[in-house]
Formats: sequence, C-alpha cells, structure tokens
Amino acid sequence: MRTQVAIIGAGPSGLLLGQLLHRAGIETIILEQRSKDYVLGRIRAGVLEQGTVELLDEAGCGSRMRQEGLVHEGIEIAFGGARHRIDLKALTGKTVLVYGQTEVTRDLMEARETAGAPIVYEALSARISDIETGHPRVRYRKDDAEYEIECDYVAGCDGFHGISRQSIPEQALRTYERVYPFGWLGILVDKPPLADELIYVNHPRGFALCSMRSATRSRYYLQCRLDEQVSDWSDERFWDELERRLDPEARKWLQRGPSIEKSIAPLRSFVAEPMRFGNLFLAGDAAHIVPPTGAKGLNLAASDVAYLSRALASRYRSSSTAELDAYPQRALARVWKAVRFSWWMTQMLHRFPEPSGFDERIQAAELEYLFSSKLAQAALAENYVGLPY
Ligand code: FAS
Ligand code: PHB
Repeated sequence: MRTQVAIIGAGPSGLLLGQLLHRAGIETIILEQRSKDYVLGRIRAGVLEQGTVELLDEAGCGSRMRQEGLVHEGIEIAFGGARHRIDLKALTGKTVLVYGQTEVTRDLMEARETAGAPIVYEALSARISDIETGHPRVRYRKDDAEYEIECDYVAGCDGFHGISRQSIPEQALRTYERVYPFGWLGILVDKPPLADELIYVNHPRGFALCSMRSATRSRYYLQCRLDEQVSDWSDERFWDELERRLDPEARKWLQRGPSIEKSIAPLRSFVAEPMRFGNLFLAGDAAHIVPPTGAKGLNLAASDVAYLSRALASRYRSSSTAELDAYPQRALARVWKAVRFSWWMTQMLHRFPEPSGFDERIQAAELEYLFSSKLAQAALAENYVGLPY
C-alpha cells in the first residue's frame, strides 16, 4: 500500500501524531506490535502539562479528559518530617491535570477508530528501508502474511526499545545516557488518595510519591533497589514501607487496599541526537527517556508531536521543508531542558547508595533553599507545569 506518513508505535506519541495529521488531511497508517488490550494494560504517566491538555483539545480528544481530569494547582514536597507546598498556580498562573496515560491512550484509540483511519495491531517484525531515498518503505508481518508500505515519511514513535532509532546507522547517531542506581516500585489501588495533591517524599529510607488517577483510585511509588523483583513485594510489605516514609498526617489518611497493578520501572536519562535521519523522524521515548520524577516523559512526547505534526502539515500545505528541517533542533531544545529538570528532581529527592557526607549536605541545602525561596519555587513550578513549546 502507499501512504504519506507511516507511524510506528501506538503509544501516546504515535496515536496523537496520527490524530493531528488526520485532522490536517494527511494520510497515515499506524503499526503497533502489541494488541490493543496490551497497550491499554500498561500503567504509566499520570500528570499532563497544560500544553499537553491543549494539544489533546486540538486533536479533538479532550472532552472526557476535561470532564474526568483533576486540575491540580500545587504539589507538596516532604523532607525532614515537614511538608512544603509549591503553589504552581500562584507562581506560574498555570496548573497541571491529573489524568492517566492509559485514559489518554484510550481516548486517542477511540478517535482513530471513529475517524476510520488505518491502524494495525500485532504488526510484527516491522523494518524500515530506503530511509534516505525520499521514498522510505516499511515492511511488517501480520497473521503470517508479509506487507509493504511505500510512504513519504516514517515517524518512529515506537518507544525506547523500538526499531526506529535502531534503523539509524550508528555513526549517524550520538546518544547521551545516565542510569540511576535505583528504580520505582509502583502500585495502583482502588482507594481514595491520601491527599488532594501529589506528595513527593525525600525520606532517609528512600523516595516515595503519593499520586492518584481519580478521587477513588490512587497511585503510589517507592524507590527500590535495582536487584528487587515485584515478587519480593507483597501488598502488605509495600504499605508498611510506604507508611514508614510518610509523615504522621499523611499516614493517618492512607487507605490500604489490594493492588490492581504493581510494577518496577528502572530510571534513566537518555537522549539520541539527531531526532531525524533522512525521511525518518523520531518522537517520544524512541528519542529520549527521563526519570518520571518530573512527570515529563509523556509531556515531552506531546511537544515532539506538536512540532512534528505542524512541520509535516507545513510540508504538505506549502511544499516547504523548512519546518521539517528545523524539527530536530527545535524538539531537542525543549527535550534537554526537561531532561535537566527531571535529573535535578531525581538528584534532589532520592537517596543514593553510599552517598558522601558532601552529597548529603548538598541535597539538604538544595531542599532548604527551595523551601525558603519563592524564586527557587518559581523555577521548579515553571518547569513542572511545562516550559513553553
Ligand atoms: P511508548 O513506549 O509509550 O509507546 C511505544 C509503542 O510502540 C508501544 O505501544 C510499543 O508496543 C510500540 N512498539 C515498540 N516497538 C515496536 C515495533 N518494532 N513495531 C511496532 N510497534 C512497536 N512518564 C511520566 O510522565 N510519568 C510516569 O510516571 C511514567 N511512568 C513510566 C513507567 C514505565 C514502566 C515506563 C516504561 C515509562 C513511564 N513514563 C512515565 C514514560 C512514559 O509515559 C512515556 O514517556 C510515554 O509512554 C511515551 O510515549 P511513546 O513515545 O508513545 O512511547
Ligand atoms: C503518576 O501518577 O504516575 C506520576 C505522577 C507524577 C510523577 C510521576 C508519576 O512525577
């Protein structure tokens, strides 16, 4: 078959790009290696920046998000037994929306089906060729048959482990990485959140995060060692450890319950440059990964897609490739600022193994400066609500 843009991956990046391009009258096909249910079964991000919310509105997928999403005007940071609120709205005039990535994905899938635009689930062994000829091809297997797509452009939206970045010759790619010596053990539970806003905790036993998906569904995280498995953590052990890391007030409101999901995510910072090779463009986790401490992963995918969709629309509207040529530099400028912020939040809130006395004093000073300075809080707030596109 022939199309204009072949999109690999039906996570938030691929689905949002597909929706925006479809509304711009650009033909696309989305290839996803997993089943629809498998994609929807992954529990990931929970906080949307205002820019992401506005982009989902622009994609015509914002109505349920606006109805069910929780507007948050602040976050809390707990350290040394005290909690300090960062008033996002007062400091930036902006808020964030708590609305799970699973729901974003569901809304985007529904929009694709309503539009009748092609999407192929369980499309296996996707391979990209002819990337530099101006007429790239994508081959894949489905139900034991081989298919080939001729297109103008390929959008690699297939995440960190996808094939798109790996289709770029090694000598054409520069990568930057920092792997953190700990992971996040996350639990999802159908119990009301213990507080109205998110609480990020720096405790001598390790980081914890109290988040939520709705007024009746909570999401909690504990910093854990990289050699730990989910099977090492019964629900009871998780709740006992979370309570140890919470202040008495938070502990009082914590409601335990059976986990409906429990998983461990490793933490890394990763950037691949450039985010383009020939007529292949990378977006989202295919190009970069951030530790979830700053709630940036999903939101960076959104800004990549905003830039790429507008650049492709410009190319098909006016034949100018100027915006496409500017995409890598434009996307990376915002990516690196979010990578910095996510690294800074991770350094400040986690307990690193074998810290030197100097490291511990610097971390305490970072937090005490933050709690004592409105200007420091404004800098955190401006990054947390999302820097401008
Ligand atoms: P995704 O990885 O979401 O989607 C890529 C899609 O491509 C997948 O559906 C995959 O099946 C498909 N694919 C891969 N290879 C393919 C191939 N060869 N052919 C076809 N399809 C292929 N971010 C936050 O902001 N907060 C969080 O708390 C948070 N928690 C996370 C926890 C985990 C375990 C992970 C892995 C990530 C987390 N993130 C979090 C980041 C996450 O939300 C990503 O930023 C977001 O999913 C990025 O979306 P995509 O770029 O679409 O990549
Ligand atoms: C979540 O609710 O999953 C979440 C919220 C904020 C973060 C990371 C994860 O920084």
